[in-house]
Amino acid sequence: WYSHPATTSERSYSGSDDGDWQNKCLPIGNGYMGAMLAGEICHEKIQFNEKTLWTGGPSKLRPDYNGGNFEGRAEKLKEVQALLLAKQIDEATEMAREHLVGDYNGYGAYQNFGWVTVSHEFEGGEFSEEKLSDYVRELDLNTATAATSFSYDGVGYMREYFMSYPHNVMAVKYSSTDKNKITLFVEGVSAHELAESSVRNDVIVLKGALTDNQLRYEAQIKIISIGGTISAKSAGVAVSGADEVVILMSAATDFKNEYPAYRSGIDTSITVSKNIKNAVDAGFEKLLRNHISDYQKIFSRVSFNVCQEVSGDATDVLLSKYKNSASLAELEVLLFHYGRYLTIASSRNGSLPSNLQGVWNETNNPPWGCDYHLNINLQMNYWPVYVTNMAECATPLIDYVESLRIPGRVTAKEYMGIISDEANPENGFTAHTQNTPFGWTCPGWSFEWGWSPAAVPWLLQNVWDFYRFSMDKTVLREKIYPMMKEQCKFWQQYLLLDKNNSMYYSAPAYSPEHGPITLGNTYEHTLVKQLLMDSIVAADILGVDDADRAQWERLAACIETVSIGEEGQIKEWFDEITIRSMPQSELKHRHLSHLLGLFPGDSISIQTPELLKAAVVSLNDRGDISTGWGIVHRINMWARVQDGERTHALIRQLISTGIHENLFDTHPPFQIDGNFGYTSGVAEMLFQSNLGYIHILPSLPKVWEKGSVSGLVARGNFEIGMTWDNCMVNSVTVLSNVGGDCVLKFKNISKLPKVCYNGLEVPTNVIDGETISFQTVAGCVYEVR
Ligand code: FUC
Repeated sequence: WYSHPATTSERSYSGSDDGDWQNKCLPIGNGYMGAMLAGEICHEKIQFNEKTLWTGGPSKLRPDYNGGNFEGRAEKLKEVQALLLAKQIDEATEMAREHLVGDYNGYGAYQNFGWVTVSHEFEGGEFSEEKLSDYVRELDLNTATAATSFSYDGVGYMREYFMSYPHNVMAVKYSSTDKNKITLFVEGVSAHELAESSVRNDVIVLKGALTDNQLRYEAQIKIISIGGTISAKSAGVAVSGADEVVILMSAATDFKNEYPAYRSGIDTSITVSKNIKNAVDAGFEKLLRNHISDYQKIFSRVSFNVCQEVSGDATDVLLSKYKNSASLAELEVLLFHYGRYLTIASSRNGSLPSNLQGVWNETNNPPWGCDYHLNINLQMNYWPVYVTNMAECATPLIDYVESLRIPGRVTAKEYMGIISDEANPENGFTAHTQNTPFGWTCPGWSFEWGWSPAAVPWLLQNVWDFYRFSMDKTVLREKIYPMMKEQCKFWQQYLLLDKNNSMYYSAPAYSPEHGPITLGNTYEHTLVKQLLMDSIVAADILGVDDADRAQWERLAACIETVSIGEEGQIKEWFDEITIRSMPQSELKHRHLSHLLGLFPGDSISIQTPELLKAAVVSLNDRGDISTGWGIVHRINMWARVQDGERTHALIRQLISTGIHENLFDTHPPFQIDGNFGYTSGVAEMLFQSNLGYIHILPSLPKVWEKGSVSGLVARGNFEIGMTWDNCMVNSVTVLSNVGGDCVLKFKNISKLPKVCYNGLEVPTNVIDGETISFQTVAGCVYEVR
C-alpha cells in the first residue's frame, strides 16, 4: 500500500511511459485483460490491455505472410553444417549470419488497448490539497482487489477495483460515506484509431480494427449509477450527485490462436456485449464474491511466513528501508506471494500465456515487442506454477506450445528440410528465440540472438513438469507426450553426426547471447538430452513406442553435454579451455546457459558432486551482479547448490536493485519473468523434489530461521507443509493426492522422524541416516514429526 497516488503529474495518452506506469502503478488482471491503477484523485486514468491485441501476423498488407520464414534455407543449413564439421568456423559463421535468419516484416508487437478515464468533481469549487487526508492506495493479494480511499472535506471516498476471470470484466466502484457525493465524467480513450467511438445511453463503445493487420477489437464501458442522474454526452457519460457509481469494462478482439488465419470470425460486439450483460445481471456484489472465490481457490492454497515482523509500513517505505539497511523478511515474503498473485492475474485457462510483461503494457512499441522470448523468459514465467500449487495457470503455456506445432513444421521444413506430409504428419516442429501469437516460429532476423532451436526442448521441460507434479496420465498421453515425441523426432533428424567420433551435434549452435557459433554447445545439448531422457521416461510410463524409446536412448548416449574445463568450470563451449578462452564471450554474462542442468534441469546436482563443484566455479565467475531475471536465475541455481546464505544474499541483491516500488521486477525495463522466477526460487529454498525424493529445507538462510509453509507441491503430487525453528525442521505434513511412495530427505537432523496417519505410526523404510520412505494412500495426510 502507498500513501500517495502513483503519478505526480498528468499522465499523457501518448503511450510513452514516464516511469510511473511501470514503477508505481498497481496491476490487476484476469489472464485475458490487465489494468494498471495509479489512484489519481481528480483525473483517474485506468490503463488497460487485452492480451490478444497484437500487430503483426496475417494481414491484407502481407498477403504472403508465412510466420517470418524464408523459403528453402535447408540447403544453406547443410552447407553451414559441413563447414562446421570441416572446422571452417569463420566461413560457417558468415553463412549462418547471412542465411539462417528470418524475416522482420510481420513480427508486430503487443499493444496498449487504451484508458478508462474518470474525472471526479468535488463540491466546493477548485480541488484543494488542504481538504485531503488519509489517502491510501492498496492492492490486497488475498482478494485480488485494489482500492483507493481518502477523505475530502470531511467526506470519505472509496474506489474499489478488480478484474473478474469468471465474468471477464473489470469492475470499479466509486462510493462515499455521504449520500449524493459522486459527480463524475467517464470517458474511453483508445490507443488506436477507432472505427467507432460512441456513447449509447450509459455505455461507451471503443471499436475498430488495427491498421497493421485488421485485427478487430472492441471495448465497452458501462456506467451504472445508484442515486443521482446519469446522462450520455458526446464524449462520455456524466453522473451527477450519485451515492455510488459502478463502472464495468470488457474488451475482446477477433484473434484466435489457430493457424493460418489466426482469427475467430466472431463479432467482437457479441462477445463484449454478452460479458457486460452478464456482469450487469450479476451486480457488483455478486461479481465481487465470484471473483474472490475464483481467485482464492488458487491463491489460498499456499501460506508462507518466516515469523517476520510486520511493520505496517507502506510498501515504498519498506522498499527504501530494505535498500538502505538490513534485510526485511516482510518484503521477501510479500514478493513471494506477489509472484503467485501475478501468475493468477496474467495466466488463466483460455488466455494466451503471460508475455514479457505478463498482460500489462502501456505502449504500442514495447521493448522486445512484449513478446514470447524463449531463451529463458517464457520458461521462467512458468517456473513457480506447479511447485506453488497453481497448475491450472500452466494451461495457457501448454496450449501455446501445442499451437506452435503446425507453424513450427513450416520452419522445420524451410530451414532444416524436415518435412511433415500426409504420410508422416507429425514429423517435427521447431521454434526459435522469439515468438508472437501468430505462429512466428522462424529464427530471428539476426542469427546471433535469433537462432535457437533448443527453445522448444526447454519449453517442453515446463510442459513435462505438468505431468511430474500432477501424475495425470491422461494429460500425459493425450497432450504432453505427443509433443515430446514429435520434438524427439525433430532432433533425431536435425542432429548432425560427426563421423570422426560418432557423436551427434546440434549445429550451428549458439549459447544465448554471446560467444562464437560452434558445432554443438553445452546449452543446446543439455536441453536436447534432457528432452530425450524425459521422453524415455514418459514412453515407459505410458508403455508405448519401444522402438522409438530405444533409438532415443542410443542417441542420448552419443550427445556430449557438461564437461569440466581447466579452471574447474563447466565449459559453455566444447572447445573452451580456460573460462575466457573463447572469442566473443562476455565477462559476467547474464545468461547462465551452460548451467541449465543445475536449474531448471536435473543433470547437475548434489548427486553429481564433481559437476556441482564445477557449476559453483562457473556461478562465481559469472558473479552475483546481474539484471532482474539474471539475478533470479542465480537465486534458483544457488538454492539447488543448497547454499542458503548465498541464495539469500542474491535475494538482497534483487530487491535492492531489481524491484520497483510496485514490486514489479525490472530488467530494466520492467520484465515480469524475474517476479515469477523469484517465487520459484523461494520454493526451491524450502524444498526440492527433482531428484526422486523430497528434500526438506535444503537451502534455508539463517535470517529465515523460524517459519512455516503449507500447500506447496512436490513432484509425485504430494502437498507439503512444514514448520521449522532455529533452522531445523519441526514437523512436515504430506497430503498425498494420488498415492504412491513418498521419499523424504532431511538436512540437519539428529535422528530420523516418525510418520503418522491419524495419530498412528506408519511403517517407514529407512534409506539412510537422512532419508526415509513410506507408502501413501491417495487423499490421506501424513504427519512427520
Ligand atoms: C533475452 C535476454 C534479454 C532480454 C530479452 C527479452 O533474450 O537476453 O536480456 O531479457 O530476453
